[in-house]
Amino acid sequence: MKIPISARGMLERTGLVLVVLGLSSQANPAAFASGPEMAKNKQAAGKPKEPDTSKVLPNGIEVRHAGMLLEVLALRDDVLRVRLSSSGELPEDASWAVPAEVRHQRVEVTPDATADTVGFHTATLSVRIDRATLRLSTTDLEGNVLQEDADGWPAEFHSDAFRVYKKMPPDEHFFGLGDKVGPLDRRGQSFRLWNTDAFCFQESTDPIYKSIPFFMTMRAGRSMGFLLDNTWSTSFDFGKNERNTYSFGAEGGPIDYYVFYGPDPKQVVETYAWLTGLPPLPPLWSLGFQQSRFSYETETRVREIASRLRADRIPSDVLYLDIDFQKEHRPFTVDTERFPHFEQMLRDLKHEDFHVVAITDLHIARVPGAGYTPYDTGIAADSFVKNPDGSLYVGTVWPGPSVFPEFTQKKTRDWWGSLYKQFLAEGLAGFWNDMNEPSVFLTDNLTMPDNVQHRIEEPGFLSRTTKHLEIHNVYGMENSRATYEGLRKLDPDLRPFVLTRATYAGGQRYAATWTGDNTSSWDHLRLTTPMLLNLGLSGFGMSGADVGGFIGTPGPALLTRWTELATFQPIDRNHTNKGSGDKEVWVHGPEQEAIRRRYIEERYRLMPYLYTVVEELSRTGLPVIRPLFLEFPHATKDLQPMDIRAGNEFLFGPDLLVAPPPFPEQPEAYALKLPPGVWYDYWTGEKIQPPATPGGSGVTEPLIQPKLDVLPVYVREGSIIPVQPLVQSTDEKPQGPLTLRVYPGKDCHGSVYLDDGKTLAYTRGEFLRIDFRCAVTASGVELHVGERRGSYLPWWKAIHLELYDWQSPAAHVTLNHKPAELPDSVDPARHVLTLDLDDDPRGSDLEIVRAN
Ligand code: MIG
Repeated sequence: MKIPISARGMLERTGLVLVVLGLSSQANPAAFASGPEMAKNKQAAGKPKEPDTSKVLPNGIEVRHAGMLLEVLALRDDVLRVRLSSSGELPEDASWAVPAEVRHQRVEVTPDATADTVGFHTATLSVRIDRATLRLSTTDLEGNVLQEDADGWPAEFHSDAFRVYKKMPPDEHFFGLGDKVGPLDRRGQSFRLWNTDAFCFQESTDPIYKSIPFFMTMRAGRSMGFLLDNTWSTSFDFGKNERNTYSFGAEGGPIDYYVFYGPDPKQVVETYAWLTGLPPLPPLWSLGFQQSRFSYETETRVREIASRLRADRIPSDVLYLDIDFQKEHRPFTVDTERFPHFEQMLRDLKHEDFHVVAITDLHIARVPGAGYTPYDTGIAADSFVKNPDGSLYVGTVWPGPSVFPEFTQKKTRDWWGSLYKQFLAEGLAGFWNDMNEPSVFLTDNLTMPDNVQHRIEEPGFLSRTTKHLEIHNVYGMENSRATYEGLRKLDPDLRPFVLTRATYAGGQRYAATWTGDNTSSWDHLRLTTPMLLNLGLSGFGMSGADVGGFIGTPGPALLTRWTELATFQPIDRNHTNKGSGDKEVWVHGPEQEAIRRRYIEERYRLMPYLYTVVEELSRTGLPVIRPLFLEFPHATKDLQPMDIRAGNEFLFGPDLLVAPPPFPEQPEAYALKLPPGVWYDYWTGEKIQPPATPGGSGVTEPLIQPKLDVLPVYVREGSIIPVQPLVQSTDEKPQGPLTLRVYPGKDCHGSVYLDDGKTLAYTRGEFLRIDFRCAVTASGVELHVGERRGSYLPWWKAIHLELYDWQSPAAHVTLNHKPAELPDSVDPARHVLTLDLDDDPRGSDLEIVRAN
């Protein structure tokens, strides 16, 4: 190929040699340029060239052009898979993220062709491929452009690397990519995905621990999802490099991406879960308050922490054992000098309703002949990763020289899973997979060398050996998978709890996650919200950030604020680094402790609501905490996602809006942005009317003066929130009625889900689900308590109703259409009517009528 002088100059300047997709030097001499640059050049390239061949398939299309192959298949009417190859051949169809049975779903499509394009449409989407350039565009059936390759050639190739460019309209916003730091909206940012032990990461650090190559767009109220299923180091640029273009690429591996349509953003999130899997229903105890530190170093200290939590009446469920409980930092051992009665300790803690999670890092101490079973059995089964010359790869981590399991093999994962047998039998409740980027000390790149060999032996994959570069980003996920699947096998009826630090798309099937080594700073407290929101959109609805910050020691106000916020996050774990000051909720004296206790108590009261939301997550993929646009995609007049102007607000489940100050340390008042409609103050019950004539933004904006002991929370009109009496742990049976807080308004409904919280019996019908509905009538409110579904019996015998916005001194009540004398009372100051009724498995109809 001849490279024109001008283009050559440019290439020399950039230091890149680009082979542009579909280049034919005769037809397109000026096409040597990067993405958008091509736009201008292409016009000069002459009239469109016919694709060499295009083949209409029942479920898509295949186009060959100038040595390239583009295949676009419809998995569903709203889900496309796009594969593009510069070699004219598609690579192996295998994936760690998208299971084969999903990849091979198909729907029939209707072919379309014009003078300039070939393509097809489904019942939802229309796909067009430019004959001359292979540019791909997708519209809905009304012609709204949903995504479109940039002008010119749609992709660049440079030896093994590629980059795909898309047009970026000025009002398009981007979310996802897991817990990458920075603002919620990814627009204007660029990111690299390469799992990295990012100790002390800050707001500008990239990459960090996880690689989740999924993002979703929001534009004019319409949402679209993208998954680049490529495990190599990938990168995403949302208009940072080119203001009107976004792009994604990888350093190797296939161009293989999925494009899926909402238009509702919830649909996109659910479809992502359809593609990559749902998180399992976690044990109920994992939703309780969790206490950890690096490390509680002795049995005595662990017992002290447990006793203090109970003595101070801090509701709590989980204690963690970090690496110092192990003998010489060797995974799957116990230091019996510091933990002389390990099993007894676990039994005693269980008796106190504590569940203990132990760390089990993946690095295995290389100690031949020492009687260390994980090493000996791993060597016997040839389970460890090797160097190119066939020798064992040895890297230094906590135990010293260590070897690393080949998690890319089913048989090795099975072996790893079996290592949990004794710990499980001894009574450990959950397991923590840290350091699985993998993190390796004393190296420049913080991980294994690029050319370490991985031997893939895996159902659905060709058995082959590849270098670390291809496996790095899935290594942590496969580690957590080995743990999860191993635990399932060891106790088939028990729900495992696995916490992983590194992961990839689809990792939510195996483990919950946390955001790694954050800092005890106000900035980091602020960052937890966008990080956890984007993680939630990216499949990981079960996630948390170390409460109080890992690195450093928080002052009283910071730890209090952090504890308040974490009440409304999916995982609520207080954790800290070795060498940092103590961070347990009592460390700053009784006054601060009392505030913190109040919030943790509220989390336990809300447990029926939280568990119901988590059960929904396990069925749909909808996260526990949600950006506002997910529930209110059309909240603003200009259809910009509400969140970009709403500070750090978020939703806890569908109904509660949490509104911390945009800067958590700020003393100044801030404007609360409420989506359209009526809201209620969660703490006071006060009703907040929308302004008669909404301002330009169309949202309500009362001012809030920050107070250390108040985290503002609001309830959406039409919510019915199930609440329980206070308990000190999720193992404790609540005493008293189930409370239903009813906030009348539009589309009033709610539900409660319950089961044993521990086993898979719920999959065999042993669950309880009750749906509620309410309606505002001319004379009061009607409430319908649905019939019980499932065979699990509730802990309550009665229902206590709290009806908000009750504007009358008394009420007449009918139960199942007959006048009823139910104990009721009205709080005229708060406008709350309370009412008690017996629980009836067949359900109940209540009519509550205003009286004087
Ligand atoms: O090299 O296990 O992010 O939560 O306490 C540090 C010790 C290893 C990093 C984890 C942190 C954990 C710590 N680990």
